[in-house]
Parts: sequence; structure tokens; C-alpha cells
Amino acid sequence: MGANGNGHKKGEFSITQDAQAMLVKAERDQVETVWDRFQAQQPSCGFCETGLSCRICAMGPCRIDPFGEGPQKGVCGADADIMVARNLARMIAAGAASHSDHGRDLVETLTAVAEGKAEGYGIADPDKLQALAAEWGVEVEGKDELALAGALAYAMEEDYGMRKKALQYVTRAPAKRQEIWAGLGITPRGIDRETSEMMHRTHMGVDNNWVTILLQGLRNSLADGWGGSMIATDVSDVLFGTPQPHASQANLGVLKEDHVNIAVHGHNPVVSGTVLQSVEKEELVAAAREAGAAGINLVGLCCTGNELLMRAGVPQAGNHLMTELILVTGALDMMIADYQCIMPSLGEVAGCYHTRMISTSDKAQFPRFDHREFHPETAQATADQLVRDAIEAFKNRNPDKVNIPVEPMDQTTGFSIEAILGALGGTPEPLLDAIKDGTIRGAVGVVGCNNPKIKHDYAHVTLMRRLIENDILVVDTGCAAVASAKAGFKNAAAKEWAGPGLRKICDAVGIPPVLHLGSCVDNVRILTLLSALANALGVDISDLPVAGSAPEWYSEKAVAIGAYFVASGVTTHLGPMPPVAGSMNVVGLLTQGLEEHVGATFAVEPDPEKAAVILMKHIEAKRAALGLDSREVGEAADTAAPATPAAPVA
Ligand code: SF4
Ligand code: MSK
Repeated sequence: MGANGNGHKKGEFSITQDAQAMLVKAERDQVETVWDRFQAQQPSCGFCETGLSCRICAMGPCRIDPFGEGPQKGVCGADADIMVARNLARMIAAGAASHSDHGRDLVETLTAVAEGKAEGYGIADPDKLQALAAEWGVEVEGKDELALAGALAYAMEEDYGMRKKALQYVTRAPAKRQEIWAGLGITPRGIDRETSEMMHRTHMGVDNNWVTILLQGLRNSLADGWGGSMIATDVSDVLFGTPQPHASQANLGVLKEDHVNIAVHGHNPVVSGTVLQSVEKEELVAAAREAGAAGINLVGLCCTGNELLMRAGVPQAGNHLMTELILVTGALDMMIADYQCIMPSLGEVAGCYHTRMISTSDKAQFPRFDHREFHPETAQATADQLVRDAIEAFKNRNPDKVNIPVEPMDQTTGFSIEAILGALGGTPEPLLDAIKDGTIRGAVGVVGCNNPKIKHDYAHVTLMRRLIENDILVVDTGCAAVASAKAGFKNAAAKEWAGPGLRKICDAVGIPPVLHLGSCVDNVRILTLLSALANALGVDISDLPVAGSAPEWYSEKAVAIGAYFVASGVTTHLGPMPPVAGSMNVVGLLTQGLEEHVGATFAVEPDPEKAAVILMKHIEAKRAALGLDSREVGEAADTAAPATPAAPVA
């Protein structure tokens, strides 16, 4: 079944030229894509969509009739509020567990480096290692670099446990925010502890107060944002380098017809960082030339792509919904995956071409992939062998099946907090001055995934365009960052799309209007930046004219990120509706009630034009509350936002 064999036009699925071209080719090559399977699932289950189904125990599965005609309680007696709260809380737990386990893998790699058991890895940023050691209270005196790394890793491992009253990084938050968490009883303790407790509370017959279930959900998310993810980002910087601005490119045009093309996919730089070293080895490049290629071309997908892009300028081929379509180019010789967001369909798509598919993590295997497990002790040798195998696969490439559909788009990337502060002269003051005098109205972090429910990249690009043209600085991560790069928001000409104030700042500092902060775990860079801004102003994060947005989210990790943004005081917009509409009490708490407790709420709006208005009004209200000048924000035109059609178009 081809992607368009059902009567759809390519342009209905994606705004991007490379996706549209590959959807045509997918149909020709008889490749099934995520959009085909999405349509085959329609109509989706209304109970699940509203959070009113439960399969937590074997007395069920149960469902509640939202129209009041059928059952109103599960077999155990759980009502709609309990059911919806439990389901949402378990999404947060899964998301927090994913990012935090990613962090643990990095800490274990740091330990292996310290013990001299990790060939191919080292300390890339000794200054950051020193700074973190000081922050974590690690005794520096008498320790060489590796001993210090080992001691820091040990201290971080302790935060995964249950012996502490609060995680170390909680102290990075403004004092007022820490007081709010303490007052609500949601200061995160052990990283694993909060996830464990969340799963315990939502077992049948434990916590049946929907409010306290959701409060633990916030604490669980904070254990990710101010724990596991923050550790992941900081240790990645220590091991692979703290990003600095540099040039790169984005879209499927980064593939090279005359090169051996290898894509890394997933999230954790532990694998992809080693592959990067292998593709640069002279003997492997020579082997590629002997095989008739001009060289070896490494490209990224999703967040492990963002990790390599931020630190080494490795070009970014695509985001979540491009991961099947890159195979359809017929030009990819090998895909090396670690974990998270890797669709189990990929092996089947690759079967239509010559592409070798490799899984590398002991905790993530996929149909029709070769499993070549990476361990720090042997990672470099494993990566070298994979590159040799990719060269062999190149020899099997069928030139008749190759189509690289577009030219690459230039982008600037690498905006760690250290890099942003460096560009500002070492202090956040110039940014604060620009916000205070209204040159910049505020800032929005646009983050998260793609989702076939929303036209691919439409919501990301539309929202960001409206924000920057209204003088709002955008920082982005994850798949949103790939969408904006492909749209050209990060190249030299992008400032022309910015409002006059933001354009002035772009000119003065030499930055694009959309700053790439990294991968999904790197959303914590936003928390760190906001803490620095709030502390410099002597206010809380919730007082700042800022917001968050996940316009095309799909993942449980995005739910955890949204929850820790809100719990940290950042009002956050979601495009797709989370499965909570079955409980008006839960909806009311998330979209209104949280304001008085944490100073922020969720807002749900699938139409990015309307979402832009919501976010701009929020920013202007925050400005007014700070005593800064405030503008009127007009309503968005009432246009129907293009979504992926649920049924074939006649
Ligand atoms: Fe049904 Fe309650 Fe069991 Fe859920 S926990 S499946 S609502 S009996
Ligand atoms: S990869 S979590 S689809 S952003 Fe981080 Fe993209 Fe979302 Fe995965």
C-alpha cells in the first residue's frame, strides 16, 4: 500500500518539499508509511482518546461512558477523575523514566572513562567537569581529572536513589521556586524513586485522590527536568564537549549520492559520538574510496542527530516523521539506532532498499535490524566495524532507486547556555535589557515531536514564524528544531522574517531569531537559562515573559517535559490534546487551577495561529505584571488548521 494510493495528495501530509517528494516515491516503491498506518487506525478509540479506559488490572479492562449512558465507574470503582489522572500520571512516569535512564547510561559511561575502561571516550570539557564537581560538592583537592570524573559520577548515581531529601540540581532553581515546590510537597527526591512511587500510587487500590496523583505526577516530572535530563545534558557536555555556535545544514539534501551515507537515529550520544570518530578515521575513508565512494557522509536523525549537530556540526537529515522517508531515498547505506522514537516499521521499509539497519542498545531491539550491542569497553571497535559494513552495503546500492530530492538548507546551531552567555559578553544583562525596554517582548521554547495527526512541521513552522515576526525570541530543541532549520529560520537570511526589535538583536549579537538548544534532554538548558534570568531580576521563573510550546508532540517524554515546564513556572502550550478530556476536573486543574499553585498552566490549541496569539497574550500579561510596557494582541483569523485527514479524500 503506497502512501498516496488512497487518494491523498502529498501536500496534505507535510509542508516540506523533501517529505512530499519521498511520499510520491514511497507510493511508487510500494512502501507503507506512518501516514498509511495512521489512516488505517481511524476512527481511533474515543475512550482511549479521552483517558476514559483503563487496563491497569485484570478485573478490567474498563471504560467510562463520557455521555453518561454507559458505565460511570470501573470494576474497582474508579471514576473518570481517578482514571484520567492515573493514565496521565503513568505517561509522565514513562517519559521521566526514559530521559532519566538515558542520563544513567551517560553517568555509567563517565564511570567507565574514569576507570580507564572506555576506549574512544574521554573528558572533552574539563572546565565543565570542574564546575560540576564544585556544584555537586565533590572534593577536588588531590584528584586528577579521571578521579574527579569518577567521584562526580558516583555523586550523580546517588541522585538516582532514595537517600536524599532533594536532588542536587534543585538548588539551581530560584529560591522562590524551591519554596513553591517545598510548600506543595513536590520537591523531587530520588530520580528513580519518584517514578517508582508514581507507578506504586497508580496501582489499583493505592492513591485514589486525583489531585494527589497529579501532584506526584509533577514531582515525578521535576525529577526528570531537574534530575535525570539535567544530568544527561551536563554529562554529555563533559564527555563530548559543550556546544558552541557553528554552521551546518538540514533536510534530506544532506545525503550525498557519491558518498557512503550513514545515519544515526535515536537519542544518546554514547553511540553516535563514537560513530562520528570512526567515520573520520583515515583508513576507513580510504576503504570507502576503494569501494568507489568519494568519502563517508554521516548524518543525524531526531535527537541523537541533534546531539552531534550541536557539538560537531554533523548535518541533520530529518525529524521523527522523516525517519521512514530517509530510507525511501534509496541513498542511505546504514542506519545506526540507539533508543527512543525509533519506529518498529523501519526494518520493513529498509527491506525495500539496500540499507543495513543496526540496533546498538541492550534495551532496544527492532524487527529486521542486526543487533550489534555497544558497550563503553568496546564501543570504538564496534563503531569501526559498522562503518566497514556500511561501506560493503554501499556496494549493493541500486542507483536506479536513488533520489535525493532537495538541496540542503544552511543553519547555525550550537547554542548551549554557555555559548549564549558568551555571545552576550558573559552575562544575561544585554538579553534582560532588551526584554525590559521591549526590543524583545519575551521568549518561547518550542520543543517536541511530529505527530501524523498534524500536518508534518506545519504547526512548528507557523508558530515560530508568528512569534519571531512579533519580536519574540524562539529557542528550540528536538524535532521542532529540525522543522525550523529546514524552514530556514536558522540561516543568515532568517532575521528578515523577524520583527524590527528582534532583528536588531540578531544583528547586534550575530544570532538567528531561532536558537537551537539541542535535543529533548537539552530542554533543561531552557530551565537553566530561565533560572539565570529570574535570579538576575530577583524574581521567580513564573514572573518572566516566557512560555513553552510542543505544537506537534506525540511522546510520553513530551508529557513529562510539559509537566516539568509547568511545575517550574513556565506556561506551556500543547498542540495535540492529551488524553484528559474525560475529566473536566483534571482539565480544569491543568489549564487553570495550577496557576495559583505553581504560577503556570497548560494551554491546548491545535491551530498554531491561535496558539501564537495565546502565547503572545501570555507574554504581554507577564510584561505588564513586571511593570514593563505591554501591547495589545489581536485575535488570529479563524482559519481551519490543516490536519492530516482522517479519511481518504474523495
Ligand atoms: Fe478496571 Fe479499576 Fe482495574 Fe482499572 S484498576 S482495569 S478501572 S478494575
Ligand atoms: S526525537 S521525543 S520525536 S522531539 Fe527527541 Fe523528536 Fe519527540 Fe522523539
